[in-house]
Amino acid sequence: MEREILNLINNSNRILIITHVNPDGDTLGSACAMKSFIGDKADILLQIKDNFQFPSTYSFLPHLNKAKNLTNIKDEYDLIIVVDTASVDRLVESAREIFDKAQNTILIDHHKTNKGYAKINHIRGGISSTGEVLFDLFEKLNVEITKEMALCLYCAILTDTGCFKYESTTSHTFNIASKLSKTGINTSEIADLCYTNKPKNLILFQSYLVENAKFCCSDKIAYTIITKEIIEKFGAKDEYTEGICETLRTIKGVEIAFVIKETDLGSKISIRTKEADATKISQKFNGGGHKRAAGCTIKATVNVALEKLLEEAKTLI
Ligand SMILES: [Mn+2]
Repeated sequence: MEREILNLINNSNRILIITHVNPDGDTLGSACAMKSFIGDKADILLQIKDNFQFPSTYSFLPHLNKAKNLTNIKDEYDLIIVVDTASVDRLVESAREIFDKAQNTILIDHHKTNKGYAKINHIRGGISSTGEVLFDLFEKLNVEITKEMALCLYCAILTDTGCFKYESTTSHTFNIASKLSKTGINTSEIADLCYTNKPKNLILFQSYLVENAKFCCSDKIAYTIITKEIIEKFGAKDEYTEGICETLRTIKGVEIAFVIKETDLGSKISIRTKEADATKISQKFNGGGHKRAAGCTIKATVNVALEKLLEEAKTLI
């Protein structure tokens, strides 16, 4: 499998690396590490339409300033590599078209719920991050990890493990972090760039949503609703929603937290849990994810989605 991936990369002329919608540190870090490894013949596609939606938190990653978006992407690639993307419906519009038409496709991921939708599916469910899967892949192929690749992979692993807090963090994860750190990257600076460099409006937006959170079932369930009106009021980018659900989950006594976001495609749901299996809820609505962090889209208004979610969540507490 690993050799097959390397051969395909070597034998392809134009390669497109696709990140998932609403890109996070793992998908971006993994994509940039892959681009850094492949070089000029690879492009990165961010599934966004314009610069406004550009995930500014991660703008310190290399190559992102030259990334393609959904409006300027052309169909000229013979190999597509999708990173950190749990299901094919997280590829939208032109990205999906290019993926469907491509001669060869590779998927690299760590979501347990990922059933595989590419020609080559390198999925290691339960591993901390796609960054970790990618590091192991590079190591198996005797690829030298440059300082630039290390920066990208460290960002991927750091953010997807919640700073090495989540239970998917193993001694192997720490071992990788140690190897990455030995390349000379500044780990504390990377953490600062990821976590202490937030736009003012992001904090105000998130504070508003936390302040307006609702609680039920003796405060075991917490949720907040993001309407289009609120998004407009704060000029909130997609990435601004990252972390709100996690904040609700950290409240003492809360077992299940979710965030419902109004979008053109329906209600986009994030779920975080302490003990309950979050995928038991997300999979009811054709979503995916991990035990403690999952997501789905419900094709209904936020209020209808809320009712359906509460019904499922109540069976788990
Ligand atoms: Mn991930």
